[in-house]
Amino acid sequence: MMVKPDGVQRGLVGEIIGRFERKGLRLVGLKSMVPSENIARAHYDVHKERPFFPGLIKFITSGPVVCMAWHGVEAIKVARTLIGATNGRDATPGTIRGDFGMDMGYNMIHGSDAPETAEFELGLWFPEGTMEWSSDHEKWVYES
Ligand code: IDP
Ligand code: MG
Repeated sequence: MMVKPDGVQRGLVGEIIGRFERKGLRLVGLKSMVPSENIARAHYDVHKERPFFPGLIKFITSGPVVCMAWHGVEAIKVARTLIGATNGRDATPGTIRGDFGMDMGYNMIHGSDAPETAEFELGLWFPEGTMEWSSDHEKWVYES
């Protein structure tokens, strides 16, 4: 997942990380950077033919983002549910975009949409790999 420049500018990093933490996901990678054009283009390669692509690359490279790797059972699906619909005006209240967003482009957070894209995106943003650790409180997150 990645807090986009609008989320960082609006001071929502702690709020967003807190939601994933409280849900029970385990943080296995965290970093902040101003993305290069190369990494932004690679990340959004699937959208390269779309009319909004140039604006999206300009936006994502405009300032710091916060990249996060989270671990959990069905973490991708769970995270997408917490994130909400792409356009904040359509997103359900209680979701991140539903609570804080009013726009399609400025929607504060990116979340991988499938295991294959997650693997690709983790390799792109965390080439050094992610952390292996166990959380003591996870025994109270999952029954078994
Ligand atoms: P997602 O972030 O909910 O997975 P995608 O359809 O994969 O949404 O689009 C990637 C990102 O591209 C969106 O999060 C949004 O920032 C931007 N985007 C998508 N559609 C539009 C659009 O019609 N106008 C402007 N930006 C868009
Ligand atoms: Mg997407």
